[in-house]
Amino acid sequence: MAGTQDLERWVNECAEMTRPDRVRWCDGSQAEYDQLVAEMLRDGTFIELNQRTHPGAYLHRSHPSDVARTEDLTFICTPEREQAGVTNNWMEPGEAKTMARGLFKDAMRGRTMYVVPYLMGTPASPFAKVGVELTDSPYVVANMRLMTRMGQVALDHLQKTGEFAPGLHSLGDLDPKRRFILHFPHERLVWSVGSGYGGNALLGKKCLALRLASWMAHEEGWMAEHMLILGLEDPRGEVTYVAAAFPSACGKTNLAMLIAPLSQAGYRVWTVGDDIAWMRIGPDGRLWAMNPEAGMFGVAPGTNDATNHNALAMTTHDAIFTNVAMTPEGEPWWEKLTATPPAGLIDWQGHPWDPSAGPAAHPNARFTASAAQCPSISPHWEDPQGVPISAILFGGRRAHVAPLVYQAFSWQHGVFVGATMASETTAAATGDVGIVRRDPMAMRPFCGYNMADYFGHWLEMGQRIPNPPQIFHVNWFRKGPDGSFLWPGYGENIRVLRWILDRVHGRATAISTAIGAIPSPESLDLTGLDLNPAKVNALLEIDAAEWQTEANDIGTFLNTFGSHLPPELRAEQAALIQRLG
Ligand code: GTP
Ligand code: SPV
Ligand code: MN
Repeated sequence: MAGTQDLERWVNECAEMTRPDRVRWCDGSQAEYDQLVAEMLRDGTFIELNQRTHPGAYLHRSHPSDVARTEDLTFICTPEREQAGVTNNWMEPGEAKTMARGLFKDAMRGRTMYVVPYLMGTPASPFAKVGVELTDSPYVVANMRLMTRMGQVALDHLQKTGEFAPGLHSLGDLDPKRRFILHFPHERLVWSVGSGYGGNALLGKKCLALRLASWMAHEEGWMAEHMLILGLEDPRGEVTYVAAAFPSACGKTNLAMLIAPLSQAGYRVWTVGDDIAWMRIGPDGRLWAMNPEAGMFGVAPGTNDATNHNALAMTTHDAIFTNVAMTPEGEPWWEKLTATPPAGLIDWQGHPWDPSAGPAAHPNARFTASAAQCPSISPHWEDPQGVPISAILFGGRRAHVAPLVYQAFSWQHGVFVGATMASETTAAATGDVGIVRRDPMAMRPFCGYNMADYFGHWLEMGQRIPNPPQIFHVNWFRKGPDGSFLWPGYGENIRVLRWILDRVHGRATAISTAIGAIPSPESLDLTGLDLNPAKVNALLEIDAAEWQTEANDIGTFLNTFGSHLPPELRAEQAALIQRLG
């Protein structure tokens, strides 16, 4: 949609359909936020946490059936099914609207409709995009204020550019049977009903900044990716930027703000973004990445002082916690925050915790906080053009098969590596956890168009980038025969980042294997780590038989894409089989 008049017309139309008691235009101010918080504390949507230890922090317990993204209820609505491709659910746009109108009809009766204008990207960026979300959830409004640049700043931008992406959201009755997340890429429109959770309900994030943006990026020649962005500073003070695509709950937030251990003195990570990257070819021929978000919606379980001190530090004040447990002192708690759980915990559903009944915090419990609160935030995180990317990492959770790190032979081979990457499913989406599935470029749930055409777009971008980033694959999650992780992970991942940095700058040596280049023994600094040679071998091992099976399975996966599949990926699969001998 275009100008402010369109905006007003659309707000009125939506109000006629959903019949809210009130319509409230949000300006994004602190006073407005404080008032919303006060209202939510009164009606129980927010629970006040300990204001001495966590000033400005609140707990929200979502409906127990509404704790993660619902991929089976997420649709791309294009005239042709083929435009959505085989990895997306599809509905014809007219049918989708007729169906959803029934759910939106009168859905906001007794509630307030908040009009939430927001900006993805900094106001100074030529690539920033305006969205407007209409929602009946004050929890969504509060999160949007931390996750985006919300309110007047977005309306001002809309005045200037005359364009916005509309999104209509209602909690509906929260029944999963009446839950739909519908994308209409031709209209840059999202309709979401029946969920108040994260990526289902904060429409700027996965819906606009990934699904709709990936569609626009395909049309306009740029990239919208499920990637963190970090700057790696070396002991001379030189910063090299890296983007990394790992599937949901596979380590983006953690890598983006890792703290190097003492043994790695002189190296330091600067956080630019933890979930989404918009990337464009810069005038210098490099790929430049910007973080369209203003905050983080991060996984809480697993976070502690040793694994991710920065995430803890950024959430000690002015933060929203969703589905975490609470101590008797009113402090947030989740699994692994402390070595032993404190006595008297209240679980994520508000009951005294019964350890035999499951974890105290939901496995997909999250924190929301402004990115500016992150101690490692990069001084360049709001640069209008973004930062220049030297390496792209793909990675996932794989107990077996994938080594700690390998480098692709070329951009085309790297696209093959990304397109065929696999990872165990996590609690970030509903469904079984721990099932290995192919999740191309970590975009399987987020690509707003035909995935095979998306592969083609990656290949084409490679042709157009004069100085493309090097591509790598990493796996922090390989397991030994006893079922424990072989690699210490977290801060120690800096050692892998260093190897990547040295490869990018032509300093580190590597051994060429059938699947890519792995570190030579002397090129990966493992000093001070409690890793015996057998473990190191197991981490870097490329098992011929496992990889034969993998290559065949990749072939089957590629077959699912039919005629849209770029022949280059087939050729890469054949070459892999040949190299495996
Ligand atoms: P989304 O926000 O869902 O896109 O996830 P993300 O990719 O940002 O994942 P995040 O960094 O929040 O990590 C998810 C889980 O993996 C947390 O429980 C982390 O503690 C755990 N994790 C992150 N990095 C590592 C690692 O290097 N090793 C191990 N073993 N676990 C890790
Ligand atoms: C993800 O699932 O990849 C997330 C969390 O980043 S959500 O915003 O809920 O999608
Ligand atoms: Mn994510």
